[in-house]
Amino acid sequence: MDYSAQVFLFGYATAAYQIEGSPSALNRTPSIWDTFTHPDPASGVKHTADGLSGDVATDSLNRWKEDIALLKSYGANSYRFSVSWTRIIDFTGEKKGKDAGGLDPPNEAGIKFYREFLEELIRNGITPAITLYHWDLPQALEVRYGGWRDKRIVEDFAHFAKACFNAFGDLVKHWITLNEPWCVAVLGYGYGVFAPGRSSDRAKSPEGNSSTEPWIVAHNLILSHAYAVKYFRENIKPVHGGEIAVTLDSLWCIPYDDKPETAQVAQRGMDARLGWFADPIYKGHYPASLKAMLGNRLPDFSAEEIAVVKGSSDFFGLNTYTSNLVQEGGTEEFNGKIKTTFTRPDGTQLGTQAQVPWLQAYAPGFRSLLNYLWKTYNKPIYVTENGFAAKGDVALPREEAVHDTDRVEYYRGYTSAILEAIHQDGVPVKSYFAWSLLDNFEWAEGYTVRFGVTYVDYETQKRYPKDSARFLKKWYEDHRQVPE
Ligand code: PNW
Repeated sequence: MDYSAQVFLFGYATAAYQIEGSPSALNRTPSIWDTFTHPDPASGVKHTADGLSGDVATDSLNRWKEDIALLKSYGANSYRFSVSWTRIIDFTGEKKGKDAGGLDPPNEAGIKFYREFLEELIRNGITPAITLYHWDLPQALEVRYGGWRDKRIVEDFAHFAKACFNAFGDLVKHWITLNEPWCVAVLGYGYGVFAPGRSSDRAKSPEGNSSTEPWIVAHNLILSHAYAVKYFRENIKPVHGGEIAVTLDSLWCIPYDDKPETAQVAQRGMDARLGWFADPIYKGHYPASLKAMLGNRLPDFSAEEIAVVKGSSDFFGLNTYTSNLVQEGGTEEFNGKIKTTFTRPDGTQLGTQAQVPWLQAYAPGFRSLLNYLWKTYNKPIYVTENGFAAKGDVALPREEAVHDTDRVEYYRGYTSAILEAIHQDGVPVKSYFAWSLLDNFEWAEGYTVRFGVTYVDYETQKRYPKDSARFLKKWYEDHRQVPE
């Protein structure tokens, strides 16, 4: 198989903590999500909607062969998944096992597991795309120095990334450093609804500072990404080839009305939601609107750092789900102080409402976003996540939930938009990974929201394909020649 061939990647995405379960198998130690989902019972605090955690999830650490067979049956030629940091690096002996460089040693059992997993994927003709960090920071590093809040994280992340590149570089040609740093910084340190649950809101969190920590954390995330890429380009790429980028999440900001000021508000929204990360990485500086809003709360890069950050992604990794109508009048800095709504001036809704409040289906916004990214950042785009949680389906019996009409309609719109962007607009889109292969642990929503194209019966762990899986399989069969 020629791994470097530029075929359009079609497949599904997942993340380790959302599917693996078996939290202590293979020497794994806790991540901040284990801690967050197991608050002291005496406190009465619950951080997930159903009080549940990823302890079991979809049991994919045990059922991985079945998951791969499912991918194959869905016609996927690629799979985007993440590795669990604490299965790759051994944190069992705090300081004890550290090597001369003061870093924790590799966890051979975990590395062996992921290699077998990769080999099985490749045997089945499925090209792996690895995400290094999908939100499961080692709790040991949170305790040691405050995790992402401290610059020491840059060295530890690079150390973890090196371990993955060296262990899997012969098999993996598509690398993603971080998944959605906006969510990490804002949901984890601004609103405190994701691990590690820090916020200025004392009703939510005993510690935290939402006006400073998210910007510091984001800065350290960007640096961590960049130094991992530097190592990859100097040491791995010359030997094994492959490409690497960060994956950013973005919604598309649509001006609420046609006043010229409102177009500027929309741009400010894009700057905060996306440019915060994309501008340093692709252009070499933070957006001016962000600097104007935050003053010296926005950290600076040194000349040496920015030289490493600028140009540190080979492609544009994009997770996108929705669009918002935006206008002046918001207060939240993380969104660029824009006011957002799904209701048009005439009272109609932008699209079909999902189970989660932040998501409505609006495919034309996806096409606009793809065009904006190509024009603004000028890199081939890998769509690394896109999907829908149909409203109310969590309450349905399995026989009904598998006929997921709203999800099929969502995918019909979004897959058409991708083809329009490619063929009519000339945007180089290189992949489409739907979120998600399976219903799974949906972070703060626990198991109350289902994003899968496969229904998971959590009692039996049996998997049942939904209509959306059949829809996407056929879409790719019909168009597989086209995107290439
Ligand atoms: C993504 N928002 O998260 C994640 O990468 C997945 O792990 C997750 O399961 C999926 O989307 C579905 O939620 C997001 O509030 C979470 O805009 C929240 C938002 C966006 C993406």
